[in-house]
Amino acid sequence: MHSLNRRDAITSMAALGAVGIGMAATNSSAAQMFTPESLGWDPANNEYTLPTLPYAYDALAPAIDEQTMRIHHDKHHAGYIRGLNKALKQLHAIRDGSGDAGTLQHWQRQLSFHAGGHINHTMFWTGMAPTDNGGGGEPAGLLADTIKRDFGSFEKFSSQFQAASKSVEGSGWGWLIYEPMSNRLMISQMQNQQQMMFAGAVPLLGVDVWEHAYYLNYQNRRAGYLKNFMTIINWPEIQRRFAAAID
Ligand code: MN3
Repeated sequence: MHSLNRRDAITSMAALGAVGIGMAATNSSAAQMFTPESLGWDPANNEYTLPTLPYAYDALAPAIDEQTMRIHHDKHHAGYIRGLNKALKQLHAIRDGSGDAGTLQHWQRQLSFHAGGHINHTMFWTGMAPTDNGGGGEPAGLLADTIKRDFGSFEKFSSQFQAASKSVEGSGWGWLIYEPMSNRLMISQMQNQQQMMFAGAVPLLGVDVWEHAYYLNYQNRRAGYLKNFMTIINWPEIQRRFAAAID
């Protein structure tokens, strides 16, 4: 059995090098996974902005077509950022005494949904890569070993990941997560942008199964979309997130 320890993590991180979004120099797993800049945080205006895609709109075709990417990123993701900024502003006003305290629960719900939408999509875009530039295949190193330990094989992981994602009720996400208390990888469904996830779960790889993510190209064939999603996963980036999570 392969056990995770700090030496493994460091070895794995060194082998990976600087892949994807840069690491922050702190001891916090979450902070090592993403920086405020990578999430589009604008400190001058105290709000989030839409991060640009790390590849062209048509770079993931045919797995995900250009029009879907344009609408999904420019319209849907931008909408979550507007909602997040609005919720932050309203919560600030309530804290200040200038807002209506009776609306606190409403804005907390808005924060949960739209912050989830923003973070999920940021992780989604960077969790994919064109097939001619690192996308697809299988993970390597410690992540590959741990997937084998916790799921039996990569094929069993892939099969469960697709099955769980396919059977999300309504709109939501399928996730590979790291659960630090038991030190294990798990698969989790998410409804909407936030529901069914639990405290401590560290998201590593998410696939958007809202219809806006696939309907133009796949219509009702969510399974076909998921099968093709497996061919554009940016495994070096997922490995980087895993290394940050277990550090
Ligand atoms: Mn979406």
